[in-house]
Amino acid sequence: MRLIALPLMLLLAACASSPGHDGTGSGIQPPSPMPAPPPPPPPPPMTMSPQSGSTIANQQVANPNEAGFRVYMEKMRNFAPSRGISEATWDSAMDGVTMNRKSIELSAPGGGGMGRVSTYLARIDNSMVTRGRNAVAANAALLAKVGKDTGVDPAAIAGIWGNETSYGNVLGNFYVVEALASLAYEGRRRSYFEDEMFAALTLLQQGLATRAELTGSYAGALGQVQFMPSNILKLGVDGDGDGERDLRGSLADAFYSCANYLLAHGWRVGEPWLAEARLPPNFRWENAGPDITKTAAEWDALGVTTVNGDRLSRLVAPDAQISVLLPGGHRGIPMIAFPNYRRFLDYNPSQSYAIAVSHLANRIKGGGDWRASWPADLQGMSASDIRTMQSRLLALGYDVGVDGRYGEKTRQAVRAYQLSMGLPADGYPTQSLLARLLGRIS
Ligand SMILES: [Ca+2]
Repeated sequence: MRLIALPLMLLLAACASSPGHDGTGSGIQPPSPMPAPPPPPPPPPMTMSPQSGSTIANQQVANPNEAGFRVYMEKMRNFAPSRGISEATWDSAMDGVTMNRKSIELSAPGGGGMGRVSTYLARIDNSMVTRGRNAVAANAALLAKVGKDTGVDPAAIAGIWGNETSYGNVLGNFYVVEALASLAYEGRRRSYFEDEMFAALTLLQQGLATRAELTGSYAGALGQVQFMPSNILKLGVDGDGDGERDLRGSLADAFYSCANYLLAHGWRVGEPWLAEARLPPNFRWENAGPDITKTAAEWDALGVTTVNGDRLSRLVAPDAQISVLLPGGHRGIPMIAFPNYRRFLDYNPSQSYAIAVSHLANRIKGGGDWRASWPADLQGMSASDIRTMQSRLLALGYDVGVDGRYGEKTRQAVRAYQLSMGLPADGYPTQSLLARLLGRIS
């Protein structure tokens, strides 16, 4: 999902469909005896809230179907006035709307687990870079003006543009009101999609978009840089001054809105976002990971530089909180994630996504490809592999859930286990680590 407000995003990170998401957090947690978890609280009742005009509870519908959708939509129609939506707007927006099964299917959570980062990043190839450089050249004056006016590096905007819509070539052909209504009904993230559906209706009612303009992705994102409707309302910018915020038809509106989004989430003007790292021979692997940050001065003292040999304190402000990332483990490509890297995570809470945007932006800016390479035998881990690994770690007393996802707690448990075994503590799960946990390697 994209472009959701920060606090909400943190809540939603656990169900983000993208692989590899992670938040920030505390450092290594030592293994500790795991008390029996308390019984889960009962699910909240599916009551209506007069305050929000919402069905509130995120509660997945077991077998989404048109009849159920109709019942749900009739309830929502009654709530529309409390959300500021007139009957006339509702009826015209919902004319012909049916449950969109494709939206629901495409939004279903993936299997979890973790794919090979090298496979994910392979799409940032020379063709993608060349097309990006050409698209930037074709809009050079506009992007330069956006950069001058906002301070956001145009390459960062282009990196998002390329990853979101292939530079405007893949804008989606879903009627987002229908997509959002279907996803709200499906219920896994009901309150989120209800809010977005009403935001889309607000765009219609306020004349900020026509029904035809509300065409976008299966998950309701709109335009060149894929803003959710609520973010068009909150952070959309009329970049070309024609009185409309048209993030689909106007590149100026899209680019200024993208810059505004990054600034609103804390973009640091003039700082880089990601660089390939050069790590000293004595680097302690347990210092790496998106959940661990140190200042530029601290990394300087540890001998970490960019692959070009630049000390980090030359590149960012002294207070910058920086992580070293090892997305393919200690044998993979080491990276330095500056504070601006986290703004890409605000856009989409997936480490792979943020690395892809970062790398594309660097290359559009003229940078080269990675100097290091991925291990030829780099493996993915299926959700089932991760679940097995988590079960073993849990049995060994580590504080980890068994959900098949490589999240922050799993990373920390893997790291702590590696440390206890005298292994390189990169927090990166592999088949050989799994084999060791299963007693197949001593
Ligand atoms: Ca405009």
